[in-house]
Parts: sequence; C-alpha cells; structure tokens
Amino acid sequence: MLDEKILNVLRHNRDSYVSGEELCKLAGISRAAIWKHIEKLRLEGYDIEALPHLGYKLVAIPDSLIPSEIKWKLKTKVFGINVVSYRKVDSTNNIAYELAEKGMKEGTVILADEQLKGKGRHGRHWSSPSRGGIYMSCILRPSIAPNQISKITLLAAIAVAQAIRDFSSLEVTIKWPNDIMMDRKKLCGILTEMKAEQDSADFVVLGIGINVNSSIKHLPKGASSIMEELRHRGGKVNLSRVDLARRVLERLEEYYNLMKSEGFGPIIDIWKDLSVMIGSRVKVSLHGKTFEALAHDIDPDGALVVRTESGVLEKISSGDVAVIR
Ligand code: BTX
Repeated sequence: MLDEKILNVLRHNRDSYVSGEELCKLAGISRAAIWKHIEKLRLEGYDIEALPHLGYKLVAIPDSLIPSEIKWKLKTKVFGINVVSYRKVDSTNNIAYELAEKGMKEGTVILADEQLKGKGRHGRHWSSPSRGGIYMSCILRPSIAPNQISKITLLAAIAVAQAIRDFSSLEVTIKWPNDIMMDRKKLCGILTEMKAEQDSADFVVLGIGINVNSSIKHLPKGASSIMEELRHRGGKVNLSRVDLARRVLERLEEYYNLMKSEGFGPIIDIWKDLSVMIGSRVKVSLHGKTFEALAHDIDPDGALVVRTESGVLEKISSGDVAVIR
C-alpha cells in the first residue's frame, strides 16, 4: 500500500522532484523507510532518480503486468478488484482455479509474464513466451447454468477483439468460438473453465492469452502477434501490454454488465458484427469426425449453427471450426 502511495505521488509529479521530506510526511514514515520503498519500486522496474537536495523523480515506468501498473487509472469496479501477478507460472488458469476454490472474489485477475504449461482447449498447449504477451485469468461468479458457459467465452471474445481494436489500428475479427484473428492468423485464444454444482456454476475461470510483442519465431505456425501485424503495416513496434490489459478488463466489465442487464441477445449481435464467419464454408471437427458445411448462424445460447451438405441445420456447441478459403 505504501509503495503504491509513494508511486502515485511521483506519478502526479512527473515533471518535478518530490522531496524526501514531503514523502515522509505523506507516508508517515522515516527517510530511511522511504529509501527502502524506493529501492523496492526500482527492483520492480521503476526508474526513479534521486538527487541529494531535490528529492525523487519518476523517470520511467516498466511495462510489467504488476498490480500497481494494472490498477493505475483502471476504469472498472469489479474486473481487477484484486490483481495478483507472477513472473513465471505453469498456468494462470490453474492458479485462478485454486484461488476461486478458496473463495477469492469475482473480478480477481491473475497475470503472468510467462507460462511454462499454458493451456489451450482440449488439452492443447498455449505458447506463452516471456514478456511477449498477456497471460491473464479472471475469476467470475455468474449466475448461469453449467451448459451456458460458452456465453462467457463469446462475451470474452468480443471484449478482447474490441479492446485490440481500441488499442491498435488492427481490424481483428473473431472465429467461433474463441479465436481472435488478423488475416487468418491467430492473435489470441480464450479458455473458460468452470466448477459447477448440478444446475449452477460455482465459478468460472476465464483465461485469455494475447500475443502482444511476441516475435513470430516464438509462436507456432498460423499464429502472429499485434506487434508483428502492425510492423507489417509500417506501424508502432513496442506496445504497452499494461495499456492493453487494462482496456481488456474495461471491455470485459462493459459487456459483462450488458449481459446482466439485457441478456445475451446484444452480445450475440456484437459477436456477429465482429465475426467474418457467418456465410462462409467451414470445416467442422467434432468427436473425431470432420465434415464441411456452411456457417449459418449463432443460436441464442452461443452455439454455431451450420448447414450440412445434405441441407440439415446442425448445432455445434464445442469442437473446432476452420474457415475454408
Ligand atoms: P485452442 O485450443 O483454441 O488453441 C490452441 C492451439 O493454438 C494450439 O494447438 C496451437 O496450434 C495454437 N497456439 C498455441 N499457442 C499459440 C499462441 N500463443 N498464439 C496463437 N496460436 C497458438 C486457445 O486454445 C485457448 C488459449 C488460452 C490461453 C490462456 S493464457 C492465460 C490462461 N492460462 C492458461 O493456461 N491458458 C489461458
């Protein structure tokens, strides 16, 4: 808390020095204690200049997914209420799941700079190179039936797609149910996991992986990052993961509140606007079988409805769908 208090005073005075005396008064601690807090902030990556008769000045802020950065100017009430961050973890979803089981509040966010065992869907792996992306899991406690969890995935997809559009000039699109794409390259994946009683979800862990500054050589085939896509287009190359993470949390809260107040209909409408899939020919992989069909619609529960070769409409609630060129 004191670290944050000191940091915030320095942030508000970026163009000047704040004297040690002022900081002591504000924090109610000694000069030696202030020095210790400054050293701790430096270790977190803050560049703080200290001059004998002038005091302290914040010179540079790290692009680290740490609570003091994420919470700074975050415009949400619930998403980000608690922020827990790690340098390196197996999977942020696993940590969020454990914390949710212990009763951690809705809106708690777990972030990491690197994942050693990042999880994709169906036991697949999610490449999570160090400091390249945002690896984030949110604890949610929605009142939904267990079979409605795909609604949260779709909601998250529009939140992330919209946040990337707000943050960059990339007109990303969504591929059902959980991929954020740029020109057929995958920039982001979403994995929702849940603990449920018979007819209601106890909690949902919403895991989001976004390739931000990752170099293409650290990503699997078919993947790209926001930085790589912008560079292609002659744009900015060093992007702030913190700014994007904040924007994602703000968009999540906006759409989560929308769903609570107006139901799932408006979410599907936004999803359809951001998707390029409806009307395309797709290849569906389901329970070990593969078939081609036409993507027809999204049903009110978020399932993909396809028209098969024989003209029958079939609902796909899970499985993989690829657009055929
Ligand atoms: P998915 O099953 O839709 O996608 C996984 C597939 O995507 C992999 O098999 C691989 O082909 C490809 N892939 C792997 N890594 C990447 C990458 N970095 N970028 C693009 N494509 C990739 C998507 O599953 C769900 C991903 C959720 C990841 C988040 S990160 C925070 C949280 N913690 C955790 O362990 N998982 C989630």
